[in-house]
Amino acid sequence: MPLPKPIIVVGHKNPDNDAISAAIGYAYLKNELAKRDTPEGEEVPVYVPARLGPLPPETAGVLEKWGIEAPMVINNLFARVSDVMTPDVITATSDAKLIDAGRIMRKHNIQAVVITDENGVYQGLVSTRMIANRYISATDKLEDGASQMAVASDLIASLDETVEVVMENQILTIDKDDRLDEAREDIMAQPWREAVVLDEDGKPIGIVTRTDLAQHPHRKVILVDHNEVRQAANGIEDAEVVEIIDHHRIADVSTVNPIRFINMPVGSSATIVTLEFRNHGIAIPKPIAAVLLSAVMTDTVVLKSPTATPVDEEVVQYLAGILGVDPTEFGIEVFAFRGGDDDMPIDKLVSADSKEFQTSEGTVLIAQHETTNLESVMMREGEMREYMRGLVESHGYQFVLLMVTDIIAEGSQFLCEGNRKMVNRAFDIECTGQGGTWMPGVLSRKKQVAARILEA
Ligand SMILES: [Mn+2]
Repeated sequence: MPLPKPIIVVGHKNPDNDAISAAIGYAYLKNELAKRDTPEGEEVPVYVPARLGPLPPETAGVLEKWGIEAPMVINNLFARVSDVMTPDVITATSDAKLIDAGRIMRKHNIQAVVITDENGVYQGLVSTRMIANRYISATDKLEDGASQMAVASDLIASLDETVEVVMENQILTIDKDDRLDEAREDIMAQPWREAVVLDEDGKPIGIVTRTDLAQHPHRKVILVDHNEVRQAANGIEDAEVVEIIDHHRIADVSTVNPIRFINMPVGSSATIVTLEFRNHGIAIPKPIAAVLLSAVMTDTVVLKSPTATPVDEEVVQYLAGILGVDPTEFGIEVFAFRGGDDDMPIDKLVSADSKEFQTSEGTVLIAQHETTNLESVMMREGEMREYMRGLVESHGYQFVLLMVTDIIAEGSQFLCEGNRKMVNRAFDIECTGQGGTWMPGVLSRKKQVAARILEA
């Protein structure tokens, strides 16, 4: 049987600090709970934080400062070859005799043995069927008029031949991380029942047979900071969502079974994760408290965003208490990891924090760049607009709206490319192709911008 797989805890695509930090915090909590609550003798489940993209600079800064490993990057949640392969491969070297191969298969009760060279590098495969074919071919000689004795001695001679005589070297070889659905098609398309799983050095680490393909495993996943298919890892429909922790609108991720789904209208997913630590009576170590506090601070723009609630304020006090820091100073330090706006690459500046939304008129992209110096960002307006027009063109967006949010002045400058009419209608403004429009008090993409565009 394949090994049990860890349960992946992951945030949305194009991750922000909250998506990654909430995954780290929640995976830590779940592992602590698993250790505490799993009955003796039962296997303790393992939760692994993951991310769907690069670390935002503030996340990289906080993780480095507190010595926390960055979550692994995953590309999708499709079932993999490793989910069904038999990991312990029985091998023989290419100088083995047919009779040895036969004995090995009898001893281990298997239908195929993988052949390697003396360094353990894959050469081919010998199956019971290939050996049987060799023997049957000997009996063909009867029809050509050979005596039974001659056939019998050919059969006996065959036992001494090396496996190379019958070995097949055209068998499909695959990687353990290959998508299972793709490997399935390839295995069914070849004349042999087996595929051999090789590592980077060309050494066999597993075998997959057509029988193994009858299984349809699903990767278990906990979603944090999203519950929308569009924002989730590719292959989400092939995975089993076992929990959701989120503070966004309820969208379209669906499950077969009832699950724990915690959704609260608070400023960050990290806020909910912190509440869960307290609900379960699990202590928050300082590095985890730092990660969570950083996420509350970035998602609520140091508690200034209208999405910040009294619950967030209380959680911030609690986490700052664990760390013994002033929360506002801590928050500003986190923002400082983002660095200057002048030399930031244009793709980062515009789309590091961008989200797609599906409207009745098509897909739109709403990006946000938070700054303490609006002027220095607006110096780059021409460059930003050109990049936004490229996004409209290449992705077929209705529009790309960039909110340049000044966290000190507490408002956002709107820049829009594409179908500006939709934006102008939603906000009753007149965004043109130049200068942008100052929106005082608008700090929250979710609450003040996306919601209005989706309603319009
Ligand atoms: Mn969030």
